Amino acid sequence: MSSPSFLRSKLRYIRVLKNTCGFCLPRMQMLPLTHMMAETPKDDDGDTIVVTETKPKTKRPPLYKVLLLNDDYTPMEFVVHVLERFFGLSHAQSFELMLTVHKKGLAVVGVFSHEIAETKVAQVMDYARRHQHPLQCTMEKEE
Ligand code: TYC
Repeated sequence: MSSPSFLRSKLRYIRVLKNTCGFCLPRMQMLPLTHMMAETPKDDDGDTIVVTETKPKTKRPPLYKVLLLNDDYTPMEFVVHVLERFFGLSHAQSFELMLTVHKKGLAVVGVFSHEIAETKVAQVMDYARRHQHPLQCTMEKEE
């Protein structure tokens, strides 16, 4: 003979309580049934298996330095303009950075993701070529 539905659900509730650990008990209402069933996970043969929680490993994507190289022919004003136009630097910042490249031979003009760095290099190289200046721009993975 089957019991009325309200009784059936009460029976099920008690059975679940018996299998529940002390930690889960105060949280009963919040926890899905699957959590309580997962306390002693078993394989197909009924053997208990160990479930290890692994911390999700997220790695930051590598960054790339964009370098501008000195040469003897590209006009200083053109380099200043390139730095303003493609690297969002002020005129004063661009002038200072251009002078650093001029004196030291090269300088990092920005640090970006691979895709952005690649785009900046292509933009500078294309712009210099179209204006017939030998200005060189490269990228390098940051350590
Ligand atoms: N050396 C160049 C000159 O004297 C100026 C220059 C600066 C060129 C920076 C390239 O990346 C560069 N006209």
